[in-house]
Amino acid sequence: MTLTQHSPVPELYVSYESAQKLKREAADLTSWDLKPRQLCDLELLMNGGFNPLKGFLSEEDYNGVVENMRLADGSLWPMPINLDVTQDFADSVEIGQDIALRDAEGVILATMNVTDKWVPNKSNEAEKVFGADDIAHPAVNYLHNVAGSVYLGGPVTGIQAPVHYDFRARRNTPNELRAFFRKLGWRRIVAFQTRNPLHRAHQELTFRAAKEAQANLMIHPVVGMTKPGDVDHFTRVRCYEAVLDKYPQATTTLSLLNLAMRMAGPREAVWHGLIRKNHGVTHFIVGRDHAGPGKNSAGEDFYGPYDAQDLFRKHQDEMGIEMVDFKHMVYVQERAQYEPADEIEEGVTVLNISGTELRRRLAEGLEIPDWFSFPEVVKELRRTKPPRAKQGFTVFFTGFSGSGKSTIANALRVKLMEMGGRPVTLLDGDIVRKHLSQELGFSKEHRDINIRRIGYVASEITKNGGIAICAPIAPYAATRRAVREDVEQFGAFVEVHVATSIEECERRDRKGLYKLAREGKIKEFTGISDPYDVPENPELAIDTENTEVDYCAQQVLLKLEGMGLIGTT
Ligand code: PPS
Repeated sequence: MTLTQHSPVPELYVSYESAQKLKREAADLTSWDLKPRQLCDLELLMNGGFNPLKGFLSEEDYNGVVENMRLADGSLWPMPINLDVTQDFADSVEIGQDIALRDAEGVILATMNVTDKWVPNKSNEAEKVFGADDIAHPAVNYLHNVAGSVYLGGPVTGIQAPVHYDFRARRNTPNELRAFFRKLGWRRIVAFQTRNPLHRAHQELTFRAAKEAQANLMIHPVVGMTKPGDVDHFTRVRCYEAVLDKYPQATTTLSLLNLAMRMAGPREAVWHGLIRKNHGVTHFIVGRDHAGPGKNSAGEDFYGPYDAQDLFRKHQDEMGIEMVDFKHMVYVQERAQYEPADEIEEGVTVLNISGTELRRRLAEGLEIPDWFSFPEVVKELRRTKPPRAKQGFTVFFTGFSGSGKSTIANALRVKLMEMGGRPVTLLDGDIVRKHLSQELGFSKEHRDINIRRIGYVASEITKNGGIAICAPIAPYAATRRAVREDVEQFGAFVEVHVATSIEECERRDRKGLYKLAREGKIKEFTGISDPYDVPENPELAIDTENTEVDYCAQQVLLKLEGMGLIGTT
């Protein structure tokens, strides 16, 4: 069925009465606790944002989507939407069985009839969907290190929408937006997708795009999940609200989209277009490097700068939504206004502040000029991101047992306390195992749980403006990376590899553990009978052989100073 602007988009919810009954019955079903990304996906499945999907993809649909961006029935759909689960959970579910899907608080939001269960070829998915099997890509990292190993597919029956307590008035389902546009008589609507705060250049380009398309404008930012390290959505929405006042009244609206982005560039642009089409939008702004994930592990861009525009253009007729080219706007000093970069004659002074430069100025508390952004936006950003020397951060030591981690960490703790200003917490390996992880052993699974606990506590400390010093062995690179991502949402993560060789640690054998490990009396001993992934890009590597503890701690302090984390502002 073709979707016109005036017909409602199909939702997966049942009626209120049926939902109450289904909810009671579903209490007895095997249930899956949705991960944050799955929760975002489910919301858009249920409210029609992912129309024509009727549930999590079946294996046949998945193969079609991965290989050629099409569902088994031929419909265009570029992104795999899967219910990834653990092997154990998959083993507990039979084909044909209904399962309950619950949110983090245990509320049943939907049921799913499991029609398919399979082990995906994740490397193939990474290559085809994201362009490379490279974990520098956030979605590829998610695929390999966060997603479960088995996919379940099947139709979903919606019971209730996930509850949001923030910015409720700004959240709209596709059908709410369709009704809103109808009510206001908006027939041509251009949507602007964003995961960043808006500055003057964005305001200018969106305003021009709307004028060019002779359309009303909807700022449609993603507030579900964006790229790790982005400005949090609470701050961004306060910024968007401030910018909304800068448009002519009654031409522009703001609505929040609870999407979990994948940063898949060209495929993501097409996906964004289909989602906006479902929301009743007729035009969509696609920019240079739309939904780009940053650099790959060789330091190059994953996608060409115009790949997203090309793929969108190729499919726009079929999608029924028109692309509006993003104009790269720059500030012309002589005329004190923004103009499209390609329309500027030679000889005028063009000013620009890149994203990196903006972050630097915020981090160092430097001036952000009025021509670049609106004072209200800068004020919000400064409230959330105080200069680095006032933010919390985490120093994460890693290395073999007996490498000197704890001793250096303790010296650093004392030095930072001497400097004052921020509370300092030491999460030493032994201390954590005594107070937080008494029940854990040294299997890979237990070590990972232990490190994730440390990461969680460190991220909370960092969020609240403190300094967390961690000193576990943390032998697995993927787990260290996960902790880095947890912490970097809130402040800097400084990985310090205490690079004392295993021979030296064994020679010192402070606790007599190496001897026992050699005799086989301690199993799974790191460096002797258990692996250690040497950090590839730590912020600092310290060699402790023939080096005094005091000097090692000094090296860390100098690093922190160099990163702007300590010092005056
Ligand atoms: S991990 O891998 O990060 O969870 O380890 P961690 O919590 O840092 O604990 C390491 C300390 O436990 C002692 N210990 C062992 N280490 C490695 N392997 C095995 N099998 C083992 N069994 C006990 C050891 O004293 C470590 O302390 P540190 O402070 O690193 O010397």
